Amino acid sequence: MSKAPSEGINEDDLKIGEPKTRAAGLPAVMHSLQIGVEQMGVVRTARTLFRVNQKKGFDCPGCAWPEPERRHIAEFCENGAKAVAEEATKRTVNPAFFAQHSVAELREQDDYWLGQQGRLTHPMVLREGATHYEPISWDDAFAMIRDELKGLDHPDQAVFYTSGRTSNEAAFVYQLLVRGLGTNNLPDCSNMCHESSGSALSETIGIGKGTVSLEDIYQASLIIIAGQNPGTNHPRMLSALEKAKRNGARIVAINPLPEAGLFRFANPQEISGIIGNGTKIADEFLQIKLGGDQALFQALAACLIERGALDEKFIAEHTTGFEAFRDGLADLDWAEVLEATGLAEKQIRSLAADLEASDSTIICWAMGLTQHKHSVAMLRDVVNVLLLQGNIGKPGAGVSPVRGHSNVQGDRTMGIFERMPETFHNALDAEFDFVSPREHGYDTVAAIRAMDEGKVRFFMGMGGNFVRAAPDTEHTERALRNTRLTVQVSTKLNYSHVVTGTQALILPTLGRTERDTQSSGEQQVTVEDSMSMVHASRGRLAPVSDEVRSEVAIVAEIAEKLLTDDGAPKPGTPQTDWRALAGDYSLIRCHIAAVVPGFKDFEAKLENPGGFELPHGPSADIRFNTPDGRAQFTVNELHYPKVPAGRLLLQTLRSHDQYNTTIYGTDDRYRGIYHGRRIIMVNAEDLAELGLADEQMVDLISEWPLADGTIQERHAKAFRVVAYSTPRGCAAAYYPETNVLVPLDSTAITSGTPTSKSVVIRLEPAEPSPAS
Ligand SMILES: Nc1nc2c(c(=O)[nH]1)N[C@H]1C(S)=C(S)[C@@H](COP(=O)(O)OP(=O)(O)OC[C@H]3O[C@@H](n4cnc5c(=O)[nH]c(N)nc54)[C@H](O)[C@@H]3O)O[C@H]1N2
Ligand SMILES: Nc1nc2c(c(=O)[nH]1)N[C@H]1C(S)=C(S)[C@@H](COP(=O)(O)OP(=O)(O)OC[C@H]3O[C@@H](n4cnc5c(=O)[nH]c(N)nc54)[C@H](O)[C@@H]3O)O[C@H]1N2
Ligand SMILES: [Mo]
Repeated sequence: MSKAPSEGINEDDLKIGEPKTRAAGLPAVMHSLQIGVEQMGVVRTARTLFRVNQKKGFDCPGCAWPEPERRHIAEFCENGAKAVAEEATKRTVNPAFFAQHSVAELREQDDYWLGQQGRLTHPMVLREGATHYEPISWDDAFAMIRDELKGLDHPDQAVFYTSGRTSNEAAFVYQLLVRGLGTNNLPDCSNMCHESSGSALSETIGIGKGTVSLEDIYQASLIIIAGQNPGTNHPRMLSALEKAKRNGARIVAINPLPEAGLFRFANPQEISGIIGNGTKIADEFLQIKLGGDQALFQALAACLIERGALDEKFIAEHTTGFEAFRDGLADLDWAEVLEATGLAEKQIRSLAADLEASDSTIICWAMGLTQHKHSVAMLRDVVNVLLLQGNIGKPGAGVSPVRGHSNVQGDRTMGIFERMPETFHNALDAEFDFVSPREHGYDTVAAIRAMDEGKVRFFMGMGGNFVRAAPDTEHTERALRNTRLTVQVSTKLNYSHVVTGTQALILPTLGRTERDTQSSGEQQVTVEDSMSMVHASRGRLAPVSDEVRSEVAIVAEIAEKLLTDDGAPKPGTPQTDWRALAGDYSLIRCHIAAVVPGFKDFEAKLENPGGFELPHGPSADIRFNTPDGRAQFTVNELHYPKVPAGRLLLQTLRSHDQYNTTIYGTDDRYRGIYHGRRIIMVNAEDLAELGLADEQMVDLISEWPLADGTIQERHAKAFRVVAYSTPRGCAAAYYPETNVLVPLDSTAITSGTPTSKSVVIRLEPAEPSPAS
């Protein structure tokens, strides 16, 4: 039996306890089984959890951490188990549910309540002026999409968003459809996520992806983990770090918060992890100020140069720009470094000594380094540090931007990007005998602006929850309301279904765990993980309803309606048999093999149960894919956030019980916060200085200076302050509740990523609510 869906969150039940100092262990196993049984019942829990990440099973819809070659019988983690349970839940949102709840009523619910209602089972339409969604046939839904798209004055009036769960096959046909329609308006979640990594890496090392494999992690002598909370967001990374540790690696964590998973890990897959105290993970912890990492990495580079700890042969043979870089650092101001980082010089010099002592270093990072105004420059400086010691292109060394969504990296490889390189367009055009548009499309932030300005009439979301994931919630909502038709291809109900254009469609789709049967039989799909391994995924569960369709089938049907005359491709559009592609995904893989580098013999290579590795990083003779074949040192001006007096810098992050905008539960166990999400973690001394008491209710107000010197304010009301270990001046609160505070114009230079990890705010005591 699965239990009934939960009520929403009652913030009055909030409890604050002690933060944990170790991750996983028995509580993690118990918690994953409990959530599994609540959502799926006992039998389904057993059937699904043991198929996750197995060689003939499905890819975990959780994070993008790779699977080891020798897999454990239960190759999943607590949060992977929650991701599976959320998708394979037995609860359903059917036409009766929509008849019962008006859209206005659903808008009053929180993200948790909406997500807990279950899986979408039928295509639904919200007609102009209607109060409720009503059922619609697939044919009529496709006709609505066709009519709306046909009525546009220009294809650029349509925007096609993608989240990172979409398979390679679906992503490839989706981008082909969009380019066939004549636009590159393909914003994706990556714009808000690792875009800064992509920007910094393509420019410096010629590829926008990580260069390491799992084997490299095992072999590294030093691993630096900066701006990442693996205990919650990439729990399976902890077993890899444990293995690295056993092989003698030193691990240093750089983070404003002492995250539990960075300290001790009790491997739930080993008996010692269940009953023992676990393995120590980080040898050192640098509690850095938000946005101070560029200063840290510049200082580390200066120390290495000062000590002559350089791989001169590598620098001479494989890099460009060293002299300018060295000269640029000559006047590094240590006072500024200490101000920016909040660290002691001794701590920085000691990490420099670790680097000097290491013959193979890996730097891992996630959102803590990508969501700041100067993230791209910061990451270029990370690359500089690695280049000094030749740490790219040899075993046990390299860059590891740890990706988020399970196929976000693959979607990009497939062409989900508003500005793909010319080489991709040329290959696509040759394969499909048409000319794809070259003008760059909108990224996420540009898409919001364009909708707001009335330049866009059609929005389609291939998964995700655009309204809640995007910054500046009010602005984003207004933008979507300004369109004529919003179409959401989704597995579960979310807020993006209730903030709509004049009309809206919900198209329910299959999840990873479900069987995908098409005219040629059962299909498999493929995904690419954070370390560029591509492998197959096959769901086994019966689909949640007979009405749900696969993402590929939905895309192909839209293409069929718009780009063909009765199945025959129109001139000037991709010359392909769309229906055949939907009937047999191996035909899509043939096209991918012809268009995307690294996919030669795609179908055959999938026979290898572990999948295959795409090129990622320099070739064996260390040739970088840059114009001169060398890695580029870059000179970057030092920046760090400067916060006016009496203000705090806010980072918006994930609790332990959520997957982005999907809220699994109301606890953040490792941080000791239970039964509530509207909290803000603040340094105790800052609280004292601001005259606030621990657990007092406050309103959060963000301050954004406009060009004319006035300050624009945004409000998030009724949060409880929690005195927490974080550097002075640096606060933390959960996303998506605080997205309302992130100004749309506050984006990272070059990558355009919203600065979700640095928002200037002030706290004001909250007005007591009328009830209390
Ligand atoms: N269970 C679960 N797994 C997930 C997700 C999820 O929501 N839930 N989301 C997935 C996605 S899409 C992504 S992108 C990843 C996100 O994975 P993370 O990046 O780990 O996620 P965040 O919660 O945003 O945590 C950011 C971390 O960086 C630190 N940090 C913030 N600012 C700075 C800074 O200026 N400098 C340094 N050095 N550190 C800083 C924060 O204290 C925090 O530990 O996880 C993926 N996996
Ligand atoms: N303030 C702030 N904002 C942030 C961030 C932050 O750290 N702070 N992080 C950013 C990051 S890193 C990211 S990646 C984005 C995430 O942005 P999104 O990817 O847009 O958001 P998700 O919450 O992951 O999307 C969840 C929805 O996806 C749908 N879904 C799940 N699985 C599938 C599937 O297999 N197919 C389809 N079609 N739909 C599916 C479900 O309906 C579910 O409700 O948010 C960004 N926004
Ligand atoms: Mo992400």
